[in-house]
Amino acid sequence: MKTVITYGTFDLFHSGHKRLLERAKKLGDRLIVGVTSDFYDQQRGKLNVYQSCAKRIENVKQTGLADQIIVEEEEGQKISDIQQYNVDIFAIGSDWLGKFDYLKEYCDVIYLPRTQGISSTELRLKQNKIIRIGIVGTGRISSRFVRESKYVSGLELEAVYARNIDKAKAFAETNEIPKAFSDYIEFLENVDAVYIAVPHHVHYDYSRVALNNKKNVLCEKPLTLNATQATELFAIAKANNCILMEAVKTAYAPAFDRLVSITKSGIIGDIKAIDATFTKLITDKTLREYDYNQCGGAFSELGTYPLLIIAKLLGVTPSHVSFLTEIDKETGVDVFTRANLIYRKAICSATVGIGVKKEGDLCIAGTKGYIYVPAPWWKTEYFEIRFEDLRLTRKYFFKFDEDGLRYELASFIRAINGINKNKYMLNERDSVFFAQIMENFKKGTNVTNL
Ligand code: C2G
Repeated sequence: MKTVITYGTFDLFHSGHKRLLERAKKLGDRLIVGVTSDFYDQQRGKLNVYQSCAKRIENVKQTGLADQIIVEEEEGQKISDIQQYNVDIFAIGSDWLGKFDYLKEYCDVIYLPRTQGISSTELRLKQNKIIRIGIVGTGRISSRFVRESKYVSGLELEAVYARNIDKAKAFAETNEIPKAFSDYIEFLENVDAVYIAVPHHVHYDYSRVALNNKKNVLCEKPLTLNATQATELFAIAKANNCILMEAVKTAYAPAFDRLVSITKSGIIGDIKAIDATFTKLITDKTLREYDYNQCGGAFSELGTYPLLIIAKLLGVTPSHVSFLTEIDKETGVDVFTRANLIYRKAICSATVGIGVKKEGDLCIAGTKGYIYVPAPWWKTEYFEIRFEDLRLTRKYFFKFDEDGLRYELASFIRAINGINKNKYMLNERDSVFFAQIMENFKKGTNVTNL
């Protein structure tokens, strides 16, 4: 008698889930299915689960494939389940390849190929709750996006686009994405929404064409490098009833949201200064970040993050903006830049570097106290509110899972499904502001070279 166990959320139950259970069942004589509890999904950072645990258990029950259904409540439970139920085989989809090898000490571990592509009839039946995502670009960030996407319910990665079809096919194969294209229009016909992760200077073109074809767009930052183009893209999105979001991951992270709310509540009094730094030392000058023609440079690469916290707390109408910068002679891109933004009663600095390393922290100074977020503040997990009297210091701890791309992706999916449609953390006003500041810098307005 061979016992097989598998686990999953089984939200918006579809053919991929059913096929997984069928194949798992065939591996032995008896199948146990562990359905994740809502609490455990929260703990492991799985976002956007639509259905309750009871409903998800019902989904599994209705297949008639499970001999026993259990609830997975916590990290580490798999080992005790395997021992308690005398499990011979642990089976799971190949999107988890390697992740559960540690269970090999206790039973056989089998990764079953994921079902690629969910049928369109099925999608219609579910009122389009499952969004088909297409990825534009096959670079480093696209791979991270794939890894994070499995932590967001309600989407399927459907297609990938690259100018070079071989690259697209290789990426699709490695990441178990059903379709690969080098024809952008054909690619768009196969998806509901796109994630654009190509070099900065082509963000505008890819976003515009996608929106004109009525596809929702999540575009890597900076969305565009001038304000006119950003405004235009939002107008096209509106005209086509589509969501357009700039992928500034920090903006969608739970801790950042709290940081902004707490600061706005007035706990540190009036804000007088914001100093935010983000440096990422890059020594390989053959990379995109050093390519002048692809709009490389520290400010276009990293400037959005410090500008984000400034915009969220003080708005988008500074009275004066100036820059200090050092340009790399060899490549012509900026390697160290500080933007100074002056507001009516506050001064801010946004410091970035790809050729200089500095503590990547954030300090928000107020008339009653200050908030300190240690590096890396853009992946906010922890911050302190400090006062003159040190005994009053308050410490806040949060969770920021891995790359954090899952938060922006979850917000994007919610926005597409009409939940919090107009409330997403980063709005048109912010994105146009970022683009305007980038434009000023590129044009040399109030720029002093070091
Ligand atoms: N699955 C699949 N094909 C799809 C989608 C999902 O084969 N197109 C598989 C997954 O690989 C997984 C199972 O169906 O084995 C359940 O998937 P989810 O509900 O997304 O659950 P998951 O987040 O993968 O949880 O402890 C929980 C486990 O780690 C897995």
